[in-house]
Amino acid sequence: MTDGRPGYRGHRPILVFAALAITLVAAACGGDFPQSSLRPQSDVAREIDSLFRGIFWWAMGVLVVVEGALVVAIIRFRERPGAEKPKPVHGNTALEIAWTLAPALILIFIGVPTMITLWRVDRPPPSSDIRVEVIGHQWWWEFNYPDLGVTTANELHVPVGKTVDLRLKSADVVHSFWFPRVAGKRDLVPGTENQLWFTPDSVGVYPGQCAEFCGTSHALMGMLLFVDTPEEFERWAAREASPQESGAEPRPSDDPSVLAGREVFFGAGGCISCHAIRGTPAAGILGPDLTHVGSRSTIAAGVLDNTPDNLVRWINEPHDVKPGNLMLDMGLSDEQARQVSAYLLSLE
Ligand code: HEC
Ligand SMILES: [Cu+2]
Repeated sequence: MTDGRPGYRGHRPILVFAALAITLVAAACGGDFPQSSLRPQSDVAREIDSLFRGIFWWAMGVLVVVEGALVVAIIRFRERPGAEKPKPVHGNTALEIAWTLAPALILIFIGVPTMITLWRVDRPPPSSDIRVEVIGHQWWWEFNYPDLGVTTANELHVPVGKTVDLRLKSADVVHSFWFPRVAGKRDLVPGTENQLWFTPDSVGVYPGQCAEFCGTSHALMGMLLFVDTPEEFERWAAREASPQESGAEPRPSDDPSVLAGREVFFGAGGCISCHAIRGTPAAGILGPDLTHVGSRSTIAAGVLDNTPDNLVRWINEPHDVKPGNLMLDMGLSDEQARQVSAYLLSLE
């Protein structure tokens, strides 16, 4: 190998670097990516995924042909000591027809499946087993099930195998609804209603995210999709539809801090000016419906797990947890915040 060709040794660092870079990039392909659209779990997500894969392989073909030709040209026609200069070529009809036709054909192979998928995904839902009204708020999600009498926030429950018919609206600015593993993105635009549907095919919990910049805490506007078995969904819906209390009387509780927390929530805390608890006088609409907040797994649009300590933290310093959000710090004492937290967790 020591034939004295200039520059050979100079390539070695580049090759080592390339090998390292490829290893690093390949290592990033492992792991569990809960928001990867490459692991589709619904009819619509599968259609979009197979379109993507088709286009990906066409693009790979173009990459290999174009870059291959480039590499061959660089090696074969490089300057060598004593070699003649290669002759410039001008005008080769066959070649020009070929490189006009080939891309046109590839565009057709990409364009036609794209249009077909767009039409299929955009047609009205094949059925509306579960209808949900989705309202985007800065920076949380409201979910209303008009047929079931359920109103909840940030955690969407649907039964597996049923077509979910979503009507998307916004209370303020443009948001975008995106569960990468079950549906394509769809914007929520003030003053209009958009539609999105999908039929989830695997039971599980899937994270989603607002995908359109909507202000300070846009990045903290997450949500969870629970694809339940039909029985789990029935149980969930029945519980969510039931009000907390009948009349204005507190529900009996053995825990004195739950009762004290209720007092604060309805009184000094001022929470009822923004939050509703169905079956009680609390009917605020600025913040999420808290009727069954105790049974949610997260609060504040997926930012915190729903635990006693996190609720206290949220109540005491909502703006440290989520900058700019519209919940007010009501200045409760630590003890009051603990009591309210106990009360909220009792709302199952
Ligand atoms: C000025 C209106 C306002 C007041 C007053 C208010 N909140 Fe909120 N609250 C909100 C808004 C808005 C959100 C949603 C914040 C977000 O996630 O961006 C929220 C979210 C919450 C959440 C999380 C709910 C969920 O499902 O994610 C809880 C719990 C909560 N508030 C409890 C309280 C308590 C307890 C009080 C009284 C001490 C209170 N709030 C007072 C507006 C208010
Ligand atoms: Cu957003």
